[in-house]
Amino acid sequence: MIKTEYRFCAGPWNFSEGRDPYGPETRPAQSFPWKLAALKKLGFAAMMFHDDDAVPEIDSKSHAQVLKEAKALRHQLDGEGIVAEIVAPRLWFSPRTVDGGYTSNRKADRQYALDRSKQTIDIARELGTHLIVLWLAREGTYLRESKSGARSTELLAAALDAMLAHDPEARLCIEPKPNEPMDHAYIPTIGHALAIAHLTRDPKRIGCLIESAHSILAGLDPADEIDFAMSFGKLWSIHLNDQNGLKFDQDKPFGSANLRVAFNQVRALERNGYGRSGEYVAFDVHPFRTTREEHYLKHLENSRKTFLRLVEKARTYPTEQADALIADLNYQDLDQLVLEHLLGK
Ligand code: XLS
Ligand code: MG
Repeated sequence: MIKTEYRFCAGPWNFSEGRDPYGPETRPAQSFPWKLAALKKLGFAAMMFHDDDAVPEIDSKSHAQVLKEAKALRHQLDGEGIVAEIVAPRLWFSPRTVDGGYTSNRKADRQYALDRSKQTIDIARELGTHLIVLWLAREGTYLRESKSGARSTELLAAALDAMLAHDPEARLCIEPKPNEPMDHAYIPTIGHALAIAHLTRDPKRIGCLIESAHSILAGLDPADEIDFAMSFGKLWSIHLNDQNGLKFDQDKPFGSANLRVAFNQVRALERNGYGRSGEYVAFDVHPFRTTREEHYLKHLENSRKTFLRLVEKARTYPTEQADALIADLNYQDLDQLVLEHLLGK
């Protein structure tokens, strides 16, 4: 069996400062060069971006200025030997996206979302990637009666179509999440993401990104989402993290809440050959609120450590024994076999 050498990625937002809806920052903000150097120090190969991570205060700048700054960022990344994996339009922050972007009930706001998404594609090109991530944060409803699901599906497909038309090399990865900040999101699962691709001009250029916590919030097992997406050749990026039940999006270190669920994600990645076409393993994790400045990198370091330990566990899994138990439908002993394997000697 081919052993994939995994390459890792994180975003500047993963060095977050501890703010939550109930309290302010608990750690000082770090500069962009500090974050870049930190990734390098960790041995990560790539950085992921929102459009305004790449070009801060993006709305106050002309298109030409935005591209100029993206080009400068590319030089900075090249200087550190770090690659840009993806760029995602941040369509949930601006006063112009209070009701969503592509599905907003205000026409002018829908246009803003489209313009900003096309610009994101241009930024990605400057950064040397064609991969765009769409976390459709506010594409949903606060109130069921406020939007029509049929019309929203049409609007989402039209927005994807406009992005595909903007750049024939762009590839769009939809990152589903079922709720938060909305009550209900329109694209809550990988099935929805892959299905909507077929309403567009070029379904081949639409794939997906699975975030473990988002699948768990949808009541699904992320390992099944991985297997499903990869059966279609559609898993183009992944955000590994963890989530303790149906709560707010916790973005815990990978494996922190449920090691067995993490193990099964790694097994699914291994059996489908994730990473062999150049895909990165990204950790969309945040430090705990109590984390002090001197431990700023621990959540990333530990997520990678756990991931690699689980890769070893996947590669040393007692397959023959497991297969015999499966053939006998002896799931009682299969369950214990998995636990013993995870517990080690
Ligand atoms: C938030 C999302 C976000 C995306 C990129 O829950 O995970 O961080 O990964 O926009
Ligand atoms: Mg994510």
